[in-house]
Amino acid sequence: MLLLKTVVVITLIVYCSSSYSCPGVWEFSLGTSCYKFLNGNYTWVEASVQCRLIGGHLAMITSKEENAFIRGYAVRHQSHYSLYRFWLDGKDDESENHWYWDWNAVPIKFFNWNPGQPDNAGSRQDCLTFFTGGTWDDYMCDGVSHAICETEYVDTNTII
Ligand SMILES: *[C@@H]1O[C@H](CO)[C@@H](O)[C@H](O)[C@H]1NC(C)=O
Ligand SMILES: [Ca+2]
Ligand SMILES: [Ca+2]
Repeated sequence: MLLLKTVVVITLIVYCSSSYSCPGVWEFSLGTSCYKFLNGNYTWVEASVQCRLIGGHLAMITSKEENAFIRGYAVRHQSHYSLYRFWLDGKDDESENHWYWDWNAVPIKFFNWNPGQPDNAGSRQDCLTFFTGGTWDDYMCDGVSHAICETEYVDTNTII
């Protein structure tokens, strides 16, 4: 019984100390995701490559809560991001106004468009961007934006 209690206590300690801190370059977390903002000026493809180089992908925002959380970070750090625009992982390049996440090819269901968007301006806005204020805009894929990367959090500490 004492042994069992000891095992339970140790398990709890290991579990609790393995909080949701993000490894390496990743900056902050929500649920099982970690995020990192990049303040370089990238095309969509360049941004996607940058996120993959650090073990993630462009962010896939799938709920109001996740959008609000990322907006909060963007607003608090807006002095570092002069363009006020960030690439997300979404595209509608295959069929106009059929938006999907490039990373997993899943159709996008949650949207938070800025008023008047998406407008496919110039008939060539097929990549998704996020404004510091939290709303979305379709934008030219070869335009220039900062980026929001995301990776799924892997909790190595629970492997005892
Ligand atoms: C990105 O572009 C903006 C606007 O043109 C400029 O002010 C900023 O210095 C650029 N940032 C980098 C890292 O080149
Ligand atoms: Ca489009
Ligand atoms: Ca647009």
